[in-house]
Amino acid sequence: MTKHDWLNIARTVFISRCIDTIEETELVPAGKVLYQFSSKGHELAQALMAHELRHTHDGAAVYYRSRPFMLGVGMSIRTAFAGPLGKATGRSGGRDIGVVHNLSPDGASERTAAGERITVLPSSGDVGSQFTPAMGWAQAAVYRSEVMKENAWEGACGISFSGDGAVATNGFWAALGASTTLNLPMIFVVEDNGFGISVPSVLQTPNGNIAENLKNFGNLLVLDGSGTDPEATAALAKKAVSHARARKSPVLLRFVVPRLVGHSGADNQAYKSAEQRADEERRDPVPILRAFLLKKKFLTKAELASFEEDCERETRTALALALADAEPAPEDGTKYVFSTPEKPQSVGGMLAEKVQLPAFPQAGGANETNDVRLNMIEAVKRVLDEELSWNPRVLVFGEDVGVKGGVHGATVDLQRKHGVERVFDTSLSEEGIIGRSVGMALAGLVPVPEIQFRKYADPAMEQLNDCGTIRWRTNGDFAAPMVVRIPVGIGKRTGDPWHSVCGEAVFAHSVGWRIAFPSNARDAAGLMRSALRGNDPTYFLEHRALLDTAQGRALFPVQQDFTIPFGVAARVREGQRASIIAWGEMLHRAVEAAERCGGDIDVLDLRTIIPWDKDAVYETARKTGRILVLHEDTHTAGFGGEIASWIAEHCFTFLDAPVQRLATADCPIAYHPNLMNAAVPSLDVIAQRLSSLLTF
Ligand SMILES: Cc1ncc(C[n+]2csc(CCOP(=O)(O)OP(=O)(O)O)c2C)c(N)n1
Repeated sequence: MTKHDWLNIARTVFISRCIDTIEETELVPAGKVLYQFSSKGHELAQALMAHELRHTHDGAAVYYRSRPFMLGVGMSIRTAFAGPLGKATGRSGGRDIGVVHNLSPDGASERTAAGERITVLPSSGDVGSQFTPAMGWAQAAVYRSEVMKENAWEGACGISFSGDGAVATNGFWAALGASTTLNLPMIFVVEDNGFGISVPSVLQTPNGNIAENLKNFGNLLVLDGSGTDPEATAALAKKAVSHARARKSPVLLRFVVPRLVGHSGADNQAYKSAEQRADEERRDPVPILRAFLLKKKFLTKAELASFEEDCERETRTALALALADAEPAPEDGTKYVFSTPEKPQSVGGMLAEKVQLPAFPQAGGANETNDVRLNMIEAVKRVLDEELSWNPRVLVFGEDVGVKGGVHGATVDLQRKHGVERVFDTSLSEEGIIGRSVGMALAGLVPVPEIQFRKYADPAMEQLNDCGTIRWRTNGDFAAPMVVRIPVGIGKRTGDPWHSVCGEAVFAHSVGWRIAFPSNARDAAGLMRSALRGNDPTYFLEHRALLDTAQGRALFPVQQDFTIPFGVAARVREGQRASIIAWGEMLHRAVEAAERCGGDIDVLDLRTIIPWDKDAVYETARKTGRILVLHEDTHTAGFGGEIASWIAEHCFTFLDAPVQRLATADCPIAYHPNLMNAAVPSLDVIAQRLSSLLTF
């Protein structure tokens, strides 16, 4: 490394230290920074990692202590201040804690040369959530260079930064397993300061040293050493990056660093002994770096003093600019939850790279007569096949999805046809499946992960929830559109608490996601095409009792430009006497019940839960004045409650009867059919409820 390199690194270290001191001593006491996280002690290791990571397509997933790294890869000092100050110019526009970082190549400061602008994936406040998106980015880098033959992606890496506490999280192990089995260019940087807030690292991993414990892990280079000694730290950083870039194996790099202040501004460190504090002070990288710069004769004492003064001056100039920056406008706080044409994301999905859809043949031509009746599962498979065929960015994966073709059969033969790189099995980790999808989507791919059954999305909820808020959290700059396919609901003959959960209401609460819940093969095809070509993350719920039954069978729209927009319900029966609003499998029970009660009932198939078609609901309420909302998800706080309350609020004057809700009892789905059928709304119960509604 040259003198120039070292001075650049020193600048990052000194400026980061200066920012922390200004925050701690001025901005926090003045109430201008409301939540402070210091990087004191971690600066040198991070600055050296930033120095090594210069590939345009590197993707780093950082954590709240990563500000030195952020400065090193091009976040301006002004932006670094603007975040914690909550300014509109911060990377989240004042929405998120200033140290929950992200950086798109466009957002890097002018100081960074174009070729050095890596992407910092939107981080989140959830410790451990950074690992699997970084692993997904690494897998995408390999895919884009080796399968899509994009030379620009060759050698790109995924990098995660964390503390020693984070190595106990599910995400760490999910990413470690996947990246080592797939030999991904992935670097796990663990900055071990001995504590996770107050909890010592011996409670996170045996004897407190994750590197020691992973020495015999398969296909992993383990590096372990000082994160404060300039030359030793630099050597470790260089070795880790060159090893991963060359695809020799993933790397775990543990840097031993001190945490010189409390976990956050509110932490007084009473749990550390005086000896521990003194030992940490002795390991402070700043005086060590000063001594190194003098010893190497990069600077004289006087030059060093003036260098540090310059750093402080630059920092204060930027602070003045950040302080003068605009505060966020209150009305902006709800912007960018979903995709909007006014602000396409600059990173993630097809839109950021302006991928054009092909000119599909026009609908309505002679081909439409070729529409064939298909089961819903066949329709899903066929759309996946079509989209895989025209769109090289589409990847289909999950547990048993590859060779076997999925436990429900939705991907049978797709691997044989499209190759193992595009349709593949994953390790048994739902967090890994969804976190990987986030990284892939951010890297411009279109992931279509399968979660085997609704209940098994539970381990992925952190990644799912965080994915949904990426656009909002980054002020519209990033998005991770994907289509997560999940079979839901009871089976044809039986159920149980694990494979038969419906649970769309939980998803309706995960902000930023669209939800499709089709009742037949045709709608499934049209909605799936919309979702796969869309720009928002989408849950695609496939009801198990419709997958291969006559109820779900419908004419498959062979023309590939046949799509169904989200938020448009279908009126499947026309009537005047009452309305039933339903979706999924319950839609079919609604139709039967309507017929059993003499017909002339409006039956609406909502088709999508988010967004849902308020206009159609309004219309039907105005027309019939008697509404039954029916669903398979449990009753309390089920989505039917949302619709019923909306009707009460907006359609009250049209109503001739109280809005009725019918849903599964508030208990798990049971195995024995007697028990299951008693809990889920049966045809008899629906018909009874409808009759009483009609006679109210
Ligand atoms: C999932 C989750 N659990 C708990 C927390 C609260 N929390 C924030 S930081 C932290 C400790 C992390 O320690 P470590 O990984 O060692 O990083 P360090 O702060 O020491 O740099 C905890 C428990 C969180 N943010 N996310």
